Amino acid sequence: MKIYSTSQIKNIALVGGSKSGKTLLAEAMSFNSGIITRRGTIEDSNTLSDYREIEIDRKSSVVSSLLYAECNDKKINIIDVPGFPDFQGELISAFSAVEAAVVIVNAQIGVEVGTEIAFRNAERMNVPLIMAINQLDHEKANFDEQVKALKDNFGEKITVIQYPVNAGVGFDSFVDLIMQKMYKYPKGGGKAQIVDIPDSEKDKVEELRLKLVENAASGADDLMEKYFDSGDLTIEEVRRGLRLGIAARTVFPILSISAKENIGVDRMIEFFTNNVPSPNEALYGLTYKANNEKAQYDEKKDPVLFVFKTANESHIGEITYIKVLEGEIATGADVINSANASKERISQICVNSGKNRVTVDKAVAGDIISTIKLKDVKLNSTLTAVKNQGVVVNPIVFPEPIYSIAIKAVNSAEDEKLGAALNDYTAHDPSLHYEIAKEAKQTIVKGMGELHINILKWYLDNVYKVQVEFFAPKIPYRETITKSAEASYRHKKQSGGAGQFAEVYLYIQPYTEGMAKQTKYPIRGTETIELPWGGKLIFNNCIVGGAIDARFMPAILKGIMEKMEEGPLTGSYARDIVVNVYDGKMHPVDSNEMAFKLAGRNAFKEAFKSAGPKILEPIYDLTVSVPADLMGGVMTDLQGRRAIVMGMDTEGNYQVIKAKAPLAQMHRYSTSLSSLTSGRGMFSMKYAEYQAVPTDVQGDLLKAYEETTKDED
Ligand SMILES: Nc1nc2c(ncn2[C@@H]2O[C@H](COP(=O)(O)OP(=O)(O)OP(=O)(O)O)[C@@H](O)[C@H]2O)c(=O)[nH]1
Ligand SMILES: [Mg+2]
Repeated sequence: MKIYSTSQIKNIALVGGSKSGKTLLAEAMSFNSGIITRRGTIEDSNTLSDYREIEIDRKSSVVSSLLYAECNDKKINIIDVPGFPDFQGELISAFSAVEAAVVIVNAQIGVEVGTEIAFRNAERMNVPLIMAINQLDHEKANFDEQVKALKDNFGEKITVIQYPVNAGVGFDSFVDLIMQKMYKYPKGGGKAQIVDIPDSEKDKVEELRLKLVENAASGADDLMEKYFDSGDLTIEEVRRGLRLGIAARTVFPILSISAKENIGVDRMIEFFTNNVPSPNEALYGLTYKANNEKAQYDEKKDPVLFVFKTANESHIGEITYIKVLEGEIATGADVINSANASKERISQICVNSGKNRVTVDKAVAGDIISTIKLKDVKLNSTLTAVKNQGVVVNPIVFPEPIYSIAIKAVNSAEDEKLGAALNDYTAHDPSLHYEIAKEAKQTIVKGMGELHINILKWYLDNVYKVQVEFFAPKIPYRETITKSAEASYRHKKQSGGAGQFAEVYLYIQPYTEGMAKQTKYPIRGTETIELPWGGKLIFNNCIVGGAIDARFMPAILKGIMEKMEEGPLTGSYARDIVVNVYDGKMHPVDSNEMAFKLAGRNAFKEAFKSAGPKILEPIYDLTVSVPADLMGGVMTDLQGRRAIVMGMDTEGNYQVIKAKAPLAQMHRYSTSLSSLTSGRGMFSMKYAEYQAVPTDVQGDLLKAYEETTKDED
């Protein structure tokens, strides 16, 4: 296969709503380039992209695939991204590696969640956008309506470049406003016959052309000036403006295609070769940590490679996907991994067509390739020549998972196997995390939604062969007191030989930041314990006249700490309490540390119970974005979750709600929000603070705890 130079390389990601036709389009692009001689179909599960077992099972993409097309002596690297919102991580990794996102819009549906997610992330990551309205052959295709929806949602940068002349069943022609021609396709699609635009289309062409000229003018200052002076641009000027406008994100052109009928795909590929910026022409892209400047894609520099994705595949093992940022890389070259200074050998350079891979001798700056058999290279690693060791590319930042659930092996003998599987699986999916919640003694997996977790389950069932169950995660409640109280406890045991004796008097108070130190008992010694689970315990020695020896104080504290670790109300951690030990009694023979520990512990428990004890729950700061017209339902749902709305903002067509909500009410929120907003709502949440639970909730929790302890008896 030919080795292309940097300016001959165009990198695109196919993104957009699930089932919009990205995989079928990638298939048609590969076919039109002669890479395959027969197009696979989704129904027959034989496409280049959707080759993994899970994709064959689901008839839908789950993992991004790398493919390519060739045209006009250019190579287009294509990343076919899965469209379900739960796979946003795949989209973000693809966006980091390409110079343009091609948003596939389903002509029947128009703007959907996947379209919005693609648009939002492209805005955030400064990725140029090209839109393609697909499925124009479908009986329900409605081009004009979808263009209007795109403009309503994403603004006037949306620019029609091609429009279908006969959308719907039998679709075979569109007008191309740049070429000023009509493209007419034979039955079975493929290569267009380029003909003059029929007179009947002239009015529409003129109207759309004016809009195109106006938008293309925004691509360069001189074009803008000319446009203001003369009210028009030449075809050449429109082309230049469009090219610059795409790179600068001032124009989002719309193309017309049918991936299924292979209509418009040949022209689309040509359009990409002319209008997608090559890596060295792009205005945005991956940057270096040292100066935050963009990679230069200079073929003459020493090599710098960036790992934007890794995968583990059956029959192959670990695959590393690389974008070459500088220089060129040849088979057999040694590179240094900046993350750990270890040496790696690039033993193979692969050009991928989805499931098929061919090896090449080298790749130059700007290209996207894959390799295998690296020793210890992870996502976001920078690999460089020995000479420029230490160069680091700014890492891709993935969204925080929003859906948490506890997971357990059905057979506890497989706990370790599950741990290893999770470790392996999450290494390749940056938006899926897992952690061991020590306090709850649960393993928690966190992903982008229920589907994401179902995909994990599929892998656990089918690949790792470990059966699992899912549970709601336990809420890390806390306990504290709201008023001061006193209590004493006498521990006395006389059985046979040596007895045990200790008596302890405590005065306990709620701790608040900055409170007065002195209490009604003069303090003789104080100890502040920063509790590992948050909050404080202040332990004051207020003993006068040697009622308890100083040597017994640590034992008393130990007893109290035992109860702090297993709070008197529900067994949760206690926090923010001042304990004053102000009196007690000892026995010259029978007193010992064990006795004082028990006395301290029980006195504390008694005092705690009469000090207005309260259960605290974690409260999260919640940010919810919803389409303005769906606010009502989302607000009502939030109120049902005991959320308190702190403020509201408008962001385009979206309302952003800021609220505080108890974690206990947020389990499966992503699923509810998704069903309330047909998947268009988004949210993030972050731990804020602990707050006392309402009285009725406290009652329920106490009852539930009593039940569990009863079971244990
Ligand atoms: N009529 C018609 N159907 C199409 C067209 N493109 C795709 N489809 C059908 O739409 C369905 C989804 O196609 P895919 O290519 O898997 O869509 P996708 O965007 O890759 O979907 P995800 O990977 O799930 O995001 C399949 O049944 C395709 O046959 C088209 O141009 N016309
Ligand atoms: Mg797909």
